Amino acid sequence: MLLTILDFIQNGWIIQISIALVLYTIWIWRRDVLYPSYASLSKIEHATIPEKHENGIVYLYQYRCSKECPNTSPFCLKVETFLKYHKIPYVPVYSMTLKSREGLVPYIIYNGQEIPDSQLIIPFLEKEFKLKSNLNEKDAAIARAVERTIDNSVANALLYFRILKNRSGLYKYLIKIGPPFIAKLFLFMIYEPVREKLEGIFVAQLPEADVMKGLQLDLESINEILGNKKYLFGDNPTSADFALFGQLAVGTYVYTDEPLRTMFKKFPKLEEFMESVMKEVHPRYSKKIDF
Ligand SMILES: N[C@@H](CCC(=O)N[C@@H](CS)C(=O)NCC(=O)O)C(=O)O
Repeated sequence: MLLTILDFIQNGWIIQISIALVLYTIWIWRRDVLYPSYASLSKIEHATIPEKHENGIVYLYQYRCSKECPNTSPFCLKVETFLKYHKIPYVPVYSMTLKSREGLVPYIIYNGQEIPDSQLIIPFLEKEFKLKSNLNEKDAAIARAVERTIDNSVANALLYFRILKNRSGLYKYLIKIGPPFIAKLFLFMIYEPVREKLEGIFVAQLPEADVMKGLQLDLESINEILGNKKYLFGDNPTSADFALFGQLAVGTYVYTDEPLRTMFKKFPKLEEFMESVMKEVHPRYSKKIDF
């Protein structure tokens, strides 16, 4: 009986299938499996975690800044620009490994509460810090639709070109930061969630020309709404402006290659908008980009 069981286990393919099943289960449940280990990983990469979270201060957990741009994540940059613009007291916490319980950055900790997602963080802080919108109902409705377009349609098209179609360019960028092993690890950590996300929403499967056309149409609409105004809806920025700034800044300052370069060149007003927000809110990074 024992021998029969041993024979069964020693049968190579059973072991291989079992290992594959275990690995597959870990991969499926990786957010939960990895969540407890984020803290240990963050020690290795020297994340700037504060010893204690004081009340009244927003702790913004986000990716690290780069030489070229205040952040390499458009969503982190969106929230940080909002905080800086409104002079809300905050402490940036830089980490490439820490994520919210939902597996995302940015997230904030404020008065003991953890809030993920720029689309939840900004309304929460607007309420906490009593920032009143001066938009009429129609503009407020359009602003919400525009912000959603930027955070989804525009963001996904930019991810498609910046990451999915740029694996080797991304590696070249990461190798400047650390040794090949670390660069490959970060490449995996950045590339795989993006591939998974874009495949899940059926964008990865589309031809480049179609994704580019969609991006162009989105940018044309946003450009039209911006017109000659300082911000999308007048003299004061809304979260749609911060979202737009985040995407444009990361798309041009961090990733400076084709085909996005040529696409952005078609929208000088959007470029001016981005440069002016950079100058006003992140003057240290302000420089004229040579398109
Ligand atoms: N809807 C979210 C999107 C945030 C998002 O996509 N964050 C990316 C980084 S830019 C992320 O955390 N991806 C998962 C990962 O890196 O594992 C928001 O507006 O904050």
